[in-house]
Amino acid sequence: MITLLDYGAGNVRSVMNAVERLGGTLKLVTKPEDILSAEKLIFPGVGNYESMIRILNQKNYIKPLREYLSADRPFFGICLGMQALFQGSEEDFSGNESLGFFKGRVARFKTNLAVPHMGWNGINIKQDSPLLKGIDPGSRFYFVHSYHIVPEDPSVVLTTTTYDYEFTSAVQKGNVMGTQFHPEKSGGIGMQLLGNFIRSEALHGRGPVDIRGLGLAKRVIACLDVRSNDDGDLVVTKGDQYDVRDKGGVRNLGQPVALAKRYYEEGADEITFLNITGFRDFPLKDMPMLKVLEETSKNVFVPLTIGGGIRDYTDSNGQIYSALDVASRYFRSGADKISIGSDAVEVAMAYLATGKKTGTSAIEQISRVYGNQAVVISIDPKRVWVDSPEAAKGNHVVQSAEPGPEGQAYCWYQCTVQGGRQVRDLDAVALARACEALGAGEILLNCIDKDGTNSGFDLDLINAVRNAVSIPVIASSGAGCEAHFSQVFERTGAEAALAAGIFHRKEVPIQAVKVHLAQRGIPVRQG
Ligand code: 1PR
Repeated sequence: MITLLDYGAGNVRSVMNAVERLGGTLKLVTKPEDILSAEKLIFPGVGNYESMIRILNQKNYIKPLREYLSADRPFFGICLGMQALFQGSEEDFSGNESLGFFKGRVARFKTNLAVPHMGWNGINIKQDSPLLKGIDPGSRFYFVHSYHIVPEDPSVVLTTTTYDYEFTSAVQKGNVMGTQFHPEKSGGIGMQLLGNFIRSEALHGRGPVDIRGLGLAKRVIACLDVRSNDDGDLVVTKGDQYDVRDKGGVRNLGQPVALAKRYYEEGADEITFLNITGFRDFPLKDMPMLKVLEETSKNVFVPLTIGGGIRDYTDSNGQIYSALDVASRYFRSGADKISIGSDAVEVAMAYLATGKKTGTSAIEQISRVYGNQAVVISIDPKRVWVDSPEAAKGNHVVQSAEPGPEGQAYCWYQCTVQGGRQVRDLDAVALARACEALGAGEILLNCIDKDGTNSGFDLDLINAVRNAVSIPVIASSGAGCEAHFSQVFERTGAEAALAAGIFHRKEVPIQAVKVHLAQRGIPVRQG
């Protein structure tokens, strides 16, 4: 029997699905007494530290948790759930009491690398623990965080991880343990570790060791553009430069849940669903995407992103739903990150026009509750060709390797909304910067000119955006072969590369991409 502490934020569904898959029976904490009656307690925390600690205090969970921990009863904190074990965080200005089981604090990454630290990274093992039984030191786990713990007592360090510098990525003292990485999102190896906690009778560590692990891998992401076809069935489709129709009908490349499962099994590091007609539907009215997430998260144990239609909405009865309401439903259905497209353009334009943050935009609201790392901005730019940089003053102009249709040597990248149907007077680089300032944690960088062309990623665009922000960038649009992936990682600073068409049409298997990247010396997760 596993008791799960769900304080209301983030994606607990994945942890529940993982525990059930491992044969555990689940009970949810609904009142303070449930904590003390637990046999084994798992605390998965995602999002913002201050908001988590405030909720734990409001629900009167702090006292029973302290009692449970000081009695050395089995406890496993994940991400924020582990950070809560410390005395406080640089992310918390409220002065609310934390658990203080471990001495030390939580600090923000101080690095020139992208923050959040996002993706599959290795572990250096510092204690011989039953929690790590069967874990190959060459394994990688999924991390997504901007803050890390700084324990005062080195003997509680279970693992460290290197991201620019070495930080503590897991702790253990007796039966109390926690990981900064997400085992429930780390595929088979994560399930092994979670299974060790669930099944082991004796969890105490057996003394210090020093085993070195691997570094951060580049991510390969499979993207599923989803919409209803003309018969009303939800299908995965794929366009050429965003036109998804073939002889009038919507192209059908498969069923979303089945395809996501296939990509998980083939080794995708993440899966992204984009509800491409989300701008005209209200996602909470008819909920096919919620169902897709619920079903997918039962079988897929890597991060899931969902985009399409995330914005404030007023229904025909005048009922108002905030973008945060929509996002919350997605998180509770199994999403780890949400992606905002059209609304981000409108929000960024308003922000750039006034220079003021309203605090009420979708980006700000969602990142405040769920953390920056949960908010991805999907950018859909189109090239605008010009003869000289002066012809596009105020925009980020690049000299293009391939000339434009009338021999133009330069272009800039204009933002679009509603899947490229409308353009806005905003440059993609300015959009990315503004969204980062508003609280976004990652950029999904498409390019309409390249989408579906199989001609390779737009390296000029990717470099322009990557150099302008300090959050991770996912390169998207145009992948046609394995070499395009090594090109994008060797010639730009992108942290991840995404493809759709070549995977759907089985032209290039995900494993072939990974093998190619490994041969070129680019770190990738195997498995
Ligand atoms: O604007 O917040 O409702 O979100 C809508 C989302 O749907 C946006 O993220 C937008 O990018 C996406 N979208 C809208 N229309 C289309 C379309 O194709 N007609 N798809 C669309 C975007 C682009 C990529 C694609 C890559 C890789 N898909 O994600 O998967 O270009 O393709 P490739 O490897 O085959 O070249 P909102």
